[in-house]
Amino acid sequence: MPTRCLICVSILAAVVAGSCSRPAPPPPVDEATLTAQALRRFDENKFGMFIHWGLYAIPAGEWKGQYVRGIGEWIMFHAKIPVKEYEQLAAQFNPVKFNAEEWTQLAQDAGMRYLVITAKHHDGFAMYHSKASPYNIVDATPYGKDPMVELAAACARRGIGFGFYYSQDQDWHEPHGRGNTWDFPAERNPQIYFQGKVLPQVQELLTGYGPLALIWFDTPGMLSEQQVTELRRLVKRHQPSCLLNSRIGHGKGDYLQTSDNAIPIQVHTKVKWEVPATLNDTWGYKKNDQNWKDPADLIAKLTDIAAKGGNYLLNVGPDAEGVIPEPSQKILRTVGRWLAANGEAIFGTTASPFYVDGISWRVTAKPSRLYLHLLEWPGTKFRLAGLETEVKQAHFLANGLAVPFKQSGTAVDFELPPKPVDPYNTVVVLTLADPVARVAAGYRAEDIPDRVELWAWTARLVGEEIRYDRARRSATRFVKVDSPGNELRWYPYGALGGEYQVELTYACENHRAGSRFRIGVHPSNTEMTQSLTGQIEATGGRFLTRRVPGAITLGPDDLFISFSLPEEDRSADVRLQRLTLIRRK
Ligand code: FHN
Repeated sequence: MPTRCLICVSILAAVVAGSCSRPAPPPPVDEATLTAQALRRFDENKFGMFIHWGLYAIPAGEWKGQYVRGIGEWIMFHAKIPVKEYEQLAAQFNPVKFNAEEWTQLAQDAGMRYLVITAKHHDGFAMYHSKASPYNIVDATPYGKDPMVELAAACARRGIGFGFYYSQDQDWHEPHGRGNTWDFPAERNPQIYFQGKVLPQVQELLTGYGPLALIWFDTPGMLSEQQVTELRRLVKRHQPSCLLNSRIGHGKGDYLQTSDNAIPIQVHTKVKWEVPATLNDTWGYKKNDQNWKDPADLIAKLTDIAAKGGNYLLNVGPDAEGVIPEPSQKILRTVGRWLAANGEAIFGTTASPFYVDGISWRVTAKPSRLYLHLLEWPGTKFRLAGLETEVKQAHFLANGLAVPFKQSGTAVDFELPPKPVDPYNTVVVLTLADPVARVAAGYRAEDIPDRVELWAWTARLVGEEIRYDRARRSATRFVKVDSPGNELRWYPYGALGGEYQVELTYACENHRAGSRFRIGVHPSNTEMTQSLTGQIEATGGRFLTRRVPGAITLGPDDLFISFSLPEEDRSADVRLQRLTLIRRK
């Protein structure tokens, strides 16, 4: 047979066998692999924009001329507004200034890499075009358009991951949803609500807006394990790469959602996690809430979270016209400018190989690199203790200039200029001789020391009056006006175990002394199983450290440790800098 024919025959044979021009299709990728890939992307993204937007932006914290305490999106609940009255807000909702390009531009300017918006919050109103309920932005408002279509498209164009928040159990608009006892005192049938609203609406979200990075469920409440399993299956059947946060309930999430504004006290790498956080004290727009966080604080918190292995989901609450408040925009753009120069030390990094010590510096890592974040300028010298790996070179990330250093044993001593390179956080890049930093025993992330400092800066602040004073590194205004009182909470997420004595570092003007304080141990949001109490002594306004009588025992299941002044309201001048836990056993 001539050669040409031989080639023809073999090509024909190959085509018949399906092995020539068309390569065999890749094996189908299973759900677990897709979820793992999505989690890796999520982990690398580190910083996201949360958006709480709904009808509650109209009353903006005031009902019938009265100020309503609490977070803005809870106004219906706190003021016990009847459904029939609250529903009328829809007829006024006309956010003509909503502009998806502007919102996503802001997210990008801030350095945020994913965005999560309320599709339906606890008030039950769908902020997208739902066929399952006429109580939605297209059918019930003069606006008559679906903002989520534009937002999803703008995110896709800019490469920002897009996700929906959905309140899957709490729904004050529905007789069988949870929470509204003022309109619906009768016993509810959660299955009617779940089948009739939740499943169809979640399916709409999964099928109408392109690929979703995640669905962010909230307050799982009374949903049964079977219902949650069904919900998870629904999501993964339509979009196997779509991540689920742990607030779906019953341990069925893909990653851990920490409590609101709650940063774990130490490096936490057993699971992937995310901190949802407010820019002021509310999620939904509230016109009187001007307690904006300082950009310096946000940059430090983003760094702290990245160093501990988590993600930061930072909230904005647009107003009823669709405008993100000016202060939020300004603050976020400041954070973005820092990230534009220093993002390499945040995005795609892994957690610190060192345990977290104090509040003035943190470390993030990449292969053959450590990033030393100097959150407070140490002066002209800084010692990094406990590093066994050889440091080849060190330079400032923002300007590339070399940083002189000497390494002896496991200590690296840096020589620094008198002033920071960046006023918020100066990053020093260490190039290592090993791909993974070797850290000496006693300094490793898992080697939690016997003295652990819980600084006010790292606490979650609960209450409307309490404030963190950055200049004095302390929390103040522990006024008790209403329940819940003003308090600080620290979340160990399993980092602490054993019996601890407690020291308090605080300052109090002499004439303000005498208030009783309480340190509590809480296995859940509604329980306190141990407490230590004592009296605030006069310190002449200086910070002093005092040992608290007694001890607390902490176990892996304890959710948080609190500090409050539960009985008095004359203690507004007490400044708490930190608690120190000293391990006894
Ligand atoms: O009740 C909600 C609240 O309104 C807000 O949506 C936050 C965000 O994490 N989640 C719930 C409380 O944890």
